[in-house]
Amino acid sequence: MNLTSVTVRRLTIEMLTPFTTSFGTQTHRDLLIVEAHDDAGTVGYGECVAGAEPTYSEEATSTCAVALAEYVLPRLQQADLQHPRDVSTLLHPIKRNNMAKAALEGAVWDLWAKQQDIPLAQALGGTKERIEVGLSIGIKPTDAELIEAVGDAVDAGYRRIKIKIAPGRDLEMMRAVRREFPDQMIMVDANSAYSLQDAELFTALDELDLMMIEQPLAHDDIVDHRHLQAQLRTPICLDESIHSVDDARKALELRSGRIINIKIGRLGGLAESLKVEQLCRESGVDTWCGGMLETGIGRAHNVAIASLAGFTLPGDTAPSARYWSEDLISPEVTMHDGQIQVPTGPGLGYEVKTSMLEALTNHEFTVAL
Ligand code: OSB
Ligand code: MG
Repeated sequence: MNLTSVTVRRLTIEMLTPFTTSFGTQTHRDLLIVEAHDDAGTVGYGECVAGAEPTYSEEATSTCAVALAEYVLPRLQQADLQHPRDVSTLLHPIKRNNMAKAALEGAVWDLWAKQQDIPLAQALGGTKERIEVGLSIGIKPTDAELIEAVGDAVDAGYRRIKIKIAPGRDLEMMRAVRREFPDQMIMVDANSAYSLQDAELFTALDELDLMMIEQPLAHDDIVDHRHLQAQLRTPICLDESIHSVDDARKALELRSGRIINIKIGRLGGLAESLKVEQLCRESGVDTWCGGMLETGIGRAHNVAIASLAGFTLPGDTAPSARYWSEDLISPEVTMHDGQIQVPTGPGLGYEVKTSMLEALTNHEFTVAL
C-alpha cells in the first residue's frame, strides 16, 4: 500500500448541546484523528471514538493515544501492508484496545479505497444508495423537554427514535413519551445502568411496544441478559457487551439478545464489523450501526458500513448539524426524508477540512514507516 507515515492528532471540539447518558454528560469531544499517508501524497482518515473518560468502556482518549504510540504503530513499522484487512491480523496479538486499533484501521481503509479510486462503501461490499437514519436523544431533566425533543425529531423525519434511560428517568418518563407518540418507532438505551434485580422495571417497559431495549445490564455481561431476555417480548439489543464476532456468536447462541448494535470502534475495526454483519445477516438477526458522537470523519465510516445489506434497521447516524456548528468534512453529512445518501466519491467520499483539523489540533505526533 506504500504507506509512508501515520500522524495522530488530538483535538477538542465543542458540541452544540450537551449529551447525557446513564454514565455522564458530554459537552465536548476530546478525540484522536489518525492520518495514513502514502508515497503519492494521498491521505486516509480514521477517528478514535473513545470518550475523554473510560465510562462507556475501559478505553479513553489518553489510553488510545498511548496504545497507538507504544504498541500499535510500532507493529505497523515492522509490516508491509497489502490490504487493509492485514491491519487486524497484524494487531491481533494485542488484546482489546479496540478503539485505538479501529482508528488506525479506518484510516488505512480510507487510504486504500482512495488508492483504488472507489468509495469506501463499495470497498466494504455496501450495496445501498441511501441509509435510514435514527436519532439518539440524551437524558433530559424533565419529561416536557424530552417530549419536545422527540417531537422535533419526528418533525425532522428521523426513522427511529432512541431515548436514553437511567435509574429514576425510566418508566414514568417512557410512559409519558408513549402516550404522546403512540405510533412512533421508539426504543430505549440504558448504557448498562441496571441489574437483574430491576427485571420488574423491564417487564413494565415491555408493555410500551418499544422496538428494542439496548444494553440494559452490565457492560461485560451476556448471562444476565439471557435471563432478562427470557422474560421479555421486546428484543434486547446488545451494545457494550459485544467486542468481537465471537462475542456476537456466543450472545446469539445463549439468546442474550435478539439485535446487535455494530460500532466499528467497539469491535476493533471495519474488518471485524464486517464479520458481525455477515454473522447476523446469515442468521437472520437484525443489526444497525451505532454512533459515538463522532465528527464527520467517524460518521463517514459509519455511513459507509451501514450501506451493507445486513444493516436492517435505522442507525444512530444523525447528520453533522445535529452535533456541530461546523463539521470537519465538506460537504457535511445531511439527511433528507430520514435518509443519508451514501457518497460516491473515492474513500470516505467527503473532503476533510485540513486547515480546520490543524487549527483544532492540541497535540500531534508522526511515525515514519
Ligand atoms: O450507547 O449508543 C451509545 C454516545 C456515546 C456513547 C454511547 C452511546 C452514544 C449514543 C450516541 O447513543 C449516538 C450518536 O452518536 O448519535
Ligand atoms: Mg448504546
